[in-house]
Amino acid sequence: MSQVLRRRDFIRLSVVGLGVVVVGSRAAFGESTPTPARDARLEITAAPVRLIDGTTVPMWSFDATQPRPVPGPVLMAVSGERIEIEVVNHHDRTHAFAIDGVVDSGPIPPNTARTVTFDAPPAGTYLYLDPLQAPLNRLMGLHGALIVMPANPVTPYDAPTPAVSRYVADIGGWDSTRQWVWLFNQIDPALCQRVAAGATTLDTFKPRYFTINGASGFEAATSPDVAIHGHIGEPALIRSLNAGLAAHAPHIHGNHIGMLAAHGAVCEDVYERDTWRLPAMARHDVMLPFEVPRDAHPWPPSDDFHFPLEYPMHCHCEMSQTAGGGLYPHGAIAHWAIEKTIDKGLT
Ligand SMILES: [Cu+2]
Repeated sequence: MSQVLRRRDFIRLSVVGLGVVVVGSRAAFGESTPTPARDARLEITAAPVRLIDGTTVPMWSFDATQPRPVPGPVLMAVSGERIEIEVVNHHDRTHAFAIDGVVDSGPIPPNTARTVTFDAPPAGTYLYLDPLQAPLNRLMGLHGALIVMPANPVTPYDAPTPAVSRYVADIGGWDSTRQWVWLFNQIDPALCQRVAAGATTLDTFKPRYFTINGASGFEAATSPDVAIHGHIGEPALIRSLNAGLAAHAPHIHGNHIGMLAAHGAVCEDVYERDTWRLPAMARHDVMLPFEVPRDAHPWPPSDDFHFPLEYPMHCHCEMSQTAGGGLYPHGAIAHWAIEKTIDKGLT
């Protein structure tokens, strides 16, 4: 399977009434087109997934036509919008489609299809998955992100708390075209082999690959759907999710993020932090403010900064550092950059 960089998860969108209009992203990062959820079609198949070191692992996919078959496509909707997703099961096992607390297709036998119909839940970040044989079918790759936008995206939410509204105002407002999905997962090749061969129990879980949007290590850090960029004063929303079984702790350099929603609930208080816990099945929205880094040199801020100002994100969990014999395998890492602010000026 091709390892070409995938661009579809870099989302540029504007919301007009209840219609979502997807517009082109920055030329330097190419085009991205999240899939409208309202009439999406997901086709479940077995899919060999090629990992960063050339290992190929048998996994299952909601859309194996993507450059990376796992995770499934990013689906997008506007809150309250009527959604009809057709789920076609081409695989030789029974599967299902569910979003916790929102919809559950029930079993979809091999070589059958089912259309799930529901109203988009409140604006926020959701994980869709195959809930059968939990957590096996999800760990085999049957998971993806659903983004629900508010009709009026001043903040990412229909009903922001006063703290979230104040935080977004304090950082200069949010351009709703600036949002990235970071969907974390862990892959245990031995488990994938066992389940593909018919195992129906977890037994052991020893992940060796730690992925963001299906990519790990250098591929993740350089992938346009993972790497965040922009200018001072252009905050970026990171919709972080964990479809795996092990906890992550994304840790970001350069700016502190503001956590806006945790486990789907809009936060009553917004804390600035450099690390956030992302346990299995978590879905946390954090805002990267794109403020002048407080340790930037020379000070005071000026156009003399050596742009771009580039920073890493890496995981602070031991598991993704010490797997594979402690040789620091290709892990869950990312990259973000503050570009030179030509038209706005720093001073
Ligand atoms: Cu660090």
